[in-house]
Amino acid sequence: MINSQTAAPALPASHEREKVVQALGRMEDLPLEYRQALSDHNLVPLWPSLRAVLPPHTPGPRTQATQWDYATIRPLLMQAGALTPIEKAERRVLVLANPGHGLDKMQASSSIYLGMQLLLPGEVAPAHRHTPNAVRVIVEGEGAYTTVDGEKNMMQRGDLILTPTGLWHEHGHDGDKPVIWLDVLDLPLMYYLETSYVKEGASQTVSGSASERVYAHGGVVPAPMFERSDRRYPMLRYPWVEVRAALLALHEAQPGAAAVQVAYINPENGGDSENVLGFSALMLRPGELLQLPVRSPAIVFHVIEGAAVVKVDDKVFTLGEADTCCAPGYCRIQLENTSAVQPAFVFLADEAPLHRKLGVYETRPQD
Ligand code: 1HN
Repeated sequence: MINSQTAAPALPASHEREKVVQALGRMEDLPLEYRQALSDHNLVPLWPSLRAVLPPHTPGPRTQATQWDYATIRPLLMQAGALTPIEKAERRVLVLANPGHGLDKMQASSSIYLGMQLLLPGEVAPAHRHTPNAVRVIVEGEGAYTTVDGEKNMMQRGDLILTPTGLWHEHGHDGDKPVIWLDVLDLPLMYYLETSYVKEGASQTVSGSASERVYAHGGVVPAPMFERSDRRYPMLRYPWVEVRAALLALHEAQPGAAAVQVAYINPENGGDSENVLGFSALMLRPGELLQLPVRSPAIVFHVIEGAAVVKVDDKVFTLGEADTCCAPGYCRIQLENTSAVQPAFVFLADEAPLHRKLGVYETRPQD
């Protein structure tokens, strides 16, 4: 984690008046035999690395603003379909890896993992459950399903399907064309915590009704006289047709709203749908330029419909349908729908629930 060679980030203009940070002693300032004596006993001096682990004012993230184009991923994923049978992959995924973390780390940010998964007609990705939380956003194809906790969820383009920590899940495909989806997991966090593991299991027996029908209407939940649902994850599939309709309704009801955005929540308690990562959908109105608040969590943008230009500090990403990008925390982000006629619909995943639980969630004024 610690790299004493890492340069401290430049101070933003508005903070130049802060106390000038004094340079501290370097490793090279210490006699070689002293350094050797320390490392012989598993000891390390703090001061040469103190500024790297506690940079002034703003963290120095490894996460780099990065874009992944679907047009690049798709043919390579299809090639994986030809090269590696599902039995040899279990999950046939190309990971969207952030070069700032090193490709081998398979991280989009400190806590977010992203992957594009391919399931071909007739294939089965066997049942397992694991500690990392996952969601999928369906990108392409019809006829595939994922069974989660005994509930069979059909996959349709734009749907969000949860597979929270500990729930059994498996994928199957009765259609006749490839199905591709985006996986979003908190795997890097779970791995860092040394809590990441999986259990294999037998195929589930499908039981129970579809949760998206049970919670289809906003403001009301099933309330039998004797029992309210106590499932930690009562709703597993959030159909895109419903979320899209909610965004359009919000736009019509509140034409002057600062942003047309809805959060994917637990409909029983209004809380985050999962424990670590937060999920939402945003409609960019035709021609809209949206400045996001500067916030501590890293964030991922994935275009479901239309196109968007995403500016992250000085980087500019032009995203079309099914393209994805990520941004580290604490940066200036601007989204623009350059179409004067079509709305754009964007899926967002961020680390906000985690930051809030840890007490480090922060917003800052744009400067
Ligand atoms: C996983 O279980 C799935 O169930 C996909 O489809 C991607 C990446 C890392 C660890 C577990 C799935 C995954 C994963």
